[in-house]
Amino acid sequence: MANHHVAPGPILNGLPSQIPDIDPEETQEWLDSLDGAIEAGGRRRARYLMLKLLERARENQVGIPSLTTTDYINTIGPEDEPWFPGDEEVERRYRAWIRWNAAVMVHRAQRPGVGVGGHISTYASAATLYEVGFNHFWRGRDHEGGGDQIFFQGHASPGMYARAYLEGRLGEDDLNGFRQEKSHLVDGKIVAVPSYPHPRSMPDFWQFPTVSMGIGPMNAIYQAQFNKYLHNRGLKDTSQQHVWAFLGDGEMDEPESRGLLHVAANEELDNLTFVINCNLQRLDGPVRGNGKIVQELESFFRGAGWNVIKVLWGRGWDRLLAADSSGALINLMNNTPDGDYQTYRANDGAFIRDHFFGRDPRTKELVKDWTDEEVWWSLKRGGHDYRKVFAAYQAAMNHQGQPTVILAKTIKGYSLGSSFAGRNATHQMKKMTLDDLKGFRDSLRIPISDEQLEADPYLPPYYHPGEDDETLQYMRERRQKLGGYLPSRAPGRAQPLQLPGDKAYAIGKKGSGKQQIATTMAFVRIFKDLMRDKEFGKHIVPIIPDEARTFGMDSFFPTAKIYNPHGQNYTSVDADLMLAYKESEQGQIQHVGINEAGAASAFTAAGTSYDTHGVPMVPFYIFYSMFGFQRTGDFLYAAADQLARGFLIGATAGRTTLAGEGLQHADGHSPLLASTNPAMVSYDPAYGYEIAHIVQDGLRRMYGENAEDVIYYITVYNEPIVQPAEPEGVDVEGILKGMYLLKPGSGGSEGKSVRLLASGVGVPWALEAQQLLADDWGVSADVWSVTSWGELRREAMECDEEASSNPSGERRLPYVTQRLSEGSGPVVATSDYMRAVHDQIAPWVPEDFYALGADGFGFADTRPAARRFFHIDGPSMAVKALQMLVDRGELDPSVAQEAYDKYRLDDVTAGTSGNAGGDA
Ligand SMILES: Cc1ncc(C[n+]2csc(CCOP(=O)(O)OP(=O)(O)O)c2C)c(N)n1
Ligand SMILES: [Mg+2]
Repeated sequence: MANHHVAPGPILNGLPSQIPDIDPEETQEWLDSLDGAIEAGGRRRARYLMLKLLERARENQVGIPSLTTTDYINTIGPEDEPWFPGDEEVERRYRAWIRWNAAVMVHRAQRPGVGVGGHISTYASAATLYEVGFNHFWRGRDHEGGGDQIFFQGHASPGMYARAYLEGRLGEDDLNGFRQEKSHLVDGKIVAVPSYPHPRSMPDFWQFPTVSMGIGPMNAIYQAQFNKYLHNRGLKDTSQQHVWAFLGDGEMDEPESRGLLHVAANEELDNLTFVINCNLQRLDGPVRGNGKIVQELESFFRGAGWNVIKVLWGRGWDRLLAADSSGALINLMNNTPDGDYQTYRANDGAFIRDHFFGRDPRTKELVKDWTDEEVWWSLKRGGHDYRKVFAAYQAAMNHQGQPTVILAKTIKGYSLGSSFAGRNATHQMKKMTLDDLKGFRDSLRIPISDEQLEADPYLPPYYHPGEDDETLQYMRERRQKLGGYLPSRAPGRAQPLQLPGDKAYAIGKKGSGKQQIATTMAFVRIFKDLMRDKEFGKHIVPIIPDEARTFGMDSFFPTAKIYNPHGQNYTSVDADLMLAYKESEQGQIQHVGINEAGAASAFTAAGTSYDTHGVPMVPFYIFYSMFGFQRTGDFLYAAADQLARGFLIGATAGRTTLAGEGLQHADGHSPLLASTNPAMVSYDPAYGYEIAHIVQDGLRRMYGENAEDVIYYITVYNEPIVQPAEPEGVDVEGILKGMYLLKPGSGGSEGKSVRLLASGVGVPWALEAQQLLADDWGVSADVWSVTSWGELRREAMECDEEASSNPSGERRLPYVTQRLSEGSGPVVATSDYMRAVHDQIAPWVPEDFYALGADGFGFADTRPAARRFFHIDGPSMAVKALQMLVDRGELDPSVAQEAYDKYRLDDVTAGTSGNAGGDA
């Protein structure tokens, strides 16, 4: 093997010093003694002395930057390992059963005719990491401290199912239905489990969807942060609750996985432990063949302010290290790259002797009396050594003031046989050969005979020792002592919230008088009153990533205050102003900084508090609409999987309302992106009173009796308009279902009629078009405010689905079809979004339909110019309506051209639709 060189770890920031030397003589003495130590004891000894000195300096609070990497050995030496409180032999026995059943479950799912397979090798490498947690650390929901929250690595799920099987929570039928969520029927009923941790698919089992890599780490950080937030706000004692996140070393390459480490450090989340399964491999091959992922992660996490614990070597190595007086073994460990480590464990004891120990005569000597078998079996990786893992977990639990990361070195496909362990292809292998099965059975000592395995190699039996088995009793007792089974989700225990009455929404319904205010401000006014509600208000979690001033929410700073676990230890520059920037330990606002991904994670943690804590919390995450779904769509998808509830407010929405900002700010499609998320109920209201009804109904649906697992997305604008008072007898049902007749046409002198549909900031343009059509062309136009294109479509699709699945049954007319049957004439739609948003309703419009839209990139200009450019403004709408009447033969063909010329539609400077001003 080539002679590899791995650079020694850097010292954080170097050690620059501009301090003058006040005693050069003394300095020289120190330097001389170091030189002397090198000469007498060698570099190795000198290094040891230097590290000791650094250690002592740190003990005495001398401000020396810490080393970011340490030797490639266990952080906790054998002399510091705690007493192990369990029965290791008994725990090993059922761990083997779980390992067997997990692999068999995946293998069976690969049987002919099904062929859905699954991941075998990941759990095989992580079984010990999980079992130590299950048996000794993780508190269940019934624990008096409230229970821990565990983010299981997504594709390690077979192990959790296999454990639940022995616990009696899942049956053989469930395991046989792995990955056949719709088709695996037993006695006509679906009995199945999903491939990964999906709370939405298995709502009383899984809590945290982790499978889209990088989201788990961020969500775990904000889960821990939220636990402290709840505690500091006095809403729940969470001091005993710990968050554990299990991650892959490959997963750590996702920028999201590393992107919020500073948040965990700054907030001193000592209630959080990451366990990174460093099996040195990802899907295709090694994570860092030429380097060392453990060392890289160590320096990265330490640099970010985390406590780092490495668990690299099993107990068998301890006596070798103790005998390594020359330091040659540690040197070898330090200098061997991951690619080689992987190759060693894919071979045998003789190979390891030759290629690892054989590289230095001193290390070769260390194992000269060992058989190859001993070299193979005694020298395990730390992550497979129960006691080493136990010691690490205990140290993590005891550590205060910092989050902890445990870097556990393991082997991918451990004990699955030579065609799996450490092979590059192991991740993708879904089934075992008969020989693999036999070897695996032998190494796990599973009492299943050759005949049983040979009977049907596609369907090897699961192993269950029988309900009375003592080992099984031990296993179950461990969980009882720790407060119940995990994972487990129990959303039912949260009481519905006492919701504010109609009065709380009065401000939205009374309009803005003569004042012009944007819908963002209309929303903020309603929101402020909700926050003031005595009982309900404290359940609100406002989440804002650094745009509060843009949204006019700075008025919340001094009253609701910004959450900061450290309070405010400085005098705010604006302390003497009414709207001072106020941070507080009990603050209500989650002001996460310019950090949309973190905000989405904070939203998820707060929006699932009804389950994770039995305390319903109502997040209102107010984002710059372009940087919501577009930026963090996958997080919001995970939030939906996690059955989060709450409000997303897309502020400064629309492609033309954000005058002057341009291409990357101008959102012309977020309702469409929202529509791709099945949990999202998306509204684009035009006026404050619409918002009031939508928010009120959203609270009822998400937090009232029989709460639904949906998320509300509401778009609001920053263009000042007069907010009308709620019309007498307004059609509330229509507002909530997605459309209502805002202003009927006046009849028109020509007897011709059209319908104008608009949403959000587009409604005033429809009203403008209505006026033009009546005044200039004698055409009557009904104006409908479409509060939700998406909800209209969703309901119509449900009607279609009913009709398709019951062809002879009675037909339910979609709401949009029904409402548009009320009038007559062609239908033109507009809004500040691309056409596809309005086109969502096209199949169910019973008349000619045309959607105008702001397609293409946004740009910076005045609102009227932008609207004219996209041809979505009032005059464009009027001309389109006339054209459609022409096409139907109801008007003279010249009319359309005449109107086009009259309004100078080809001239962007002639646009009239829209106000100047606004907040952004
Ligand atoms: C964002 C994302 N990209 C890709 C995948 C597909 N995927 C599933 S497992 C895997 C490899 C994981 O390697 P690692 O994190 O090291 O986990 P291990 O199985 O080795 O423990 C990949 C790429 C995914 N789940 N999520
Ligand atoms: Mg890996």
